[in-house]
Amino acid sequence: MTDLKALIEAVNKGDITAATTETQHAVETGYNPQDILDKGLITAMDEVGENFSKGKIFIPQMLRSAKTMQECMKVLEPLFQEGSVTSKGKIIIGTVKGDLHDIGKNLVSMMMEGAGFTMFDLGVNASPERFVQKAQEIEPDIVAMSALLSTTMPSMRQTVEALKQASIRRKVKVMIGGAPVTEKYAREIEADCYAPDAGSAVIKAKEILGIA
Ligand code: B1M
Repeated sequence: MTDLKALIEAVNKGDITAATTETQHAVETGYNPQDILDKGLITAMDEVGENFSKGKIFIPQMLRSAKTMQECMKVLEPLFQEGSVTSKGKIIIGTVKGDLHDIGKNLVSMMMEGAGFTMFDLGVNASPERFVQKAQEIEPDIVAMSALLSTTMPSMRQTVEALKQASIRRKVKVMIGGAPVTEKYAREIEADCYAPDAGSAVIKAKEILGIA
């Protein structure tokens, strides 16, 4: 089995062909898809973030790496499917207003879908009104919000408030996550739960719906 260095390097460089080839290669040589994700792709994105913070790379390179990671996730996606036929529940997911980061949100959505939930993805920059409108339309079990910027976290609180105003809050569970989000913040805004990563998001979703 090779190590994941070449994959990390390819994502860092934003080399889609090399990165998807390395992902496929890692699958074929017996890597667990979760390890490819955690120790390969997410490690690479952490390095990208660090390089951005240090001014070593700029937005275009960061975007290129993000696109590269998304293409690699397409290779892994079928491997995360559980093949469940009956839906475990309906989940609305979105990246909150003002925030354009969607890789983590897509990952959470992909894992939830793989675990048998029916997902309704609002994409990025989803306003509190948009969450409310969709919740009124499909009556979900969970409203799930992602934020990657400390400046957009307040939109999570605003969405919880908007759900209350629309008399929906008591009918749904609210889950939040994203790099700057914490358990403490979840309690502060009266969300039902916080999940630090996509894997635990699935576990928490089952827990709060009592289907663990
Ligand atoms: Co941005 N960016 N970015 N960026 N970017 C960060 C987040 C940053 C930490 C980089 C840094 O400075 N070190 C920093 C935020 C600082 C802060 O506020 N705390 C930052 C900044 C400042 C910015 C801009 C403001 C830069 C600028 O313009 N000057 C700008 C903002 C644009 C906007 O949103 N309005 C910006 C733009 C961008 C790009 C567009 C270029 C691109 C995003 C492309 C895209 O998503 N399609 C980008 C990227 C790629 C990053 C980094 C490098 C990588 C993010 C990522 O995809 N990580 C990021 C640095 C970093 O995180 N290390 C950074 C991989 C992903 C799998 O992890 O999203 O954390 P993550 O998801 C995790 C968990 O958080 C969790 O599960 C996932 C893992 O399993 N999770 C949930 C996420 N959502 C969840 C929801 C849940 C549960 C768990 O329940 C509902």
